[in-house]
Amino acid sequence: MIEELKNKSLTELESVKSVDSLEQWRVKYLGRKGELTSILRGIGSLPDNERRLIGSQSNSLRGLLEEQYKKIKPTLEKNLTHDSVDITLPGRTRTKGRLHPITSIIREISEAFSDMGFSIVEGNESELEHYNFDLLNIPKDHPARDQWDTIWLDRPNRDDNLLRTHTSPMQARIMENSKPPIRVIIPGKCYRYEATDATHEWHFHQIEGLVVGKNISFSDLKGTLYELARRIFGPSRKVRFRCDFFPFVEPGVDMSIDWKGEWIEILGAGMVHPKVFEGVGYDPNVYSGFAFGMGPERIAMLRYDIEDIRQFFSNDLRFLSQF
Ligand code: YSA
Repeated sequence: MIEELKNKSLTELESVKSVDSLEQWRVKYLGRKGELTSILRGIGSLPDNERRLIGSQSNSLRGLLEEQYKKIKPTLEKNLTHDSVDITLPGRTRTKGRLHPITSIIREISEAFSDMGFSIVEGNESELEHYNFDLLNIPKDHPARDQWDTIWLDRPNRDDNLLRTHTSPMQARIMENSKPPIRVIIPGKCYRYEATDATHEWHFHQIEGLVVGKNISFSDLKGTLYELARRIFGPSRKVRFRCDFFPFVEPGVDMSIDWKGEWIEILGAGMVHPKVFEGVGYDPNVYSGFAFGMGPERIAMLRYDIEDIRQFFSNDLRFLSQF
């Protein structure tokens, strides 16, 4: 009888393929009303000579069945987690990332300058007063320091650290560390403590440019910037140069682009001031050069017909996904 039960239970166990059917099997043989349990319960009423034999056989069968049960259970549970992935469900589409329009325009401008033989360098956004103002011929009480209302950094033991108001401090840093000829652009972020409006942000990018060598002239400056305008806006877009003042150039200009009959200023530029050369140890009688600082946000506005600069940093996907 015990042998028969053993064969039957083990054969059935072979066809058990899920946690549910294993549980049914356990209840059937080892449960409180299970077949083996009933035999074990009835042992007491058996005659003496059978009790001992049946008792020991059924106990060892119980041990065997419990052991088999414990062995199979973890495997079936593992399959359960595996099987719980419903492969018939539709997949999740991954949204494709794209470049921010300002990143794209900076790359496009950088490529244009790279084609003209410029190298590309980056600088720190945290700057020292010495580079942001002093070396650019902007002395302590010069009104230009008011013009660029500055975000000063709260640093222990120093009060001359600021978020750069323009990328021009990199001119001095590059000249201090290299010898002419220099032909470089420096793209990066700037910060000004100023009210925002449709064409002004308090944080924005600039692309600085610096060319230093022997006999660099104002016509080199104009030729380079005209070429850039042609590359970015096409050959027929109207461009205007006007006199402007920056303490670190002489003469100074700004360049504007026609936008629906209005002039939008995109950059300041000029011939590097002799005092800037002296400050970095260059002889102004030997070297000449030009420099410029342009605003990629303004250029992107003109390029994509965006009426408000603040859209670029609003993080609105309806706006950003158009590019
Ligand atoms: C001038 C002469 C040089 O030899 C070299 C660089 C320069 C530029 C100078 N450092 C400067 O910052 N001039 S600027 O204040 O007129 O800014 C230059 C360009 O940055 C602007 O034409 C504009 O395109 C952009 N810009 C300035 N303030 C901005 C801004 N863009 C967005 N928001 C602002 N608040």
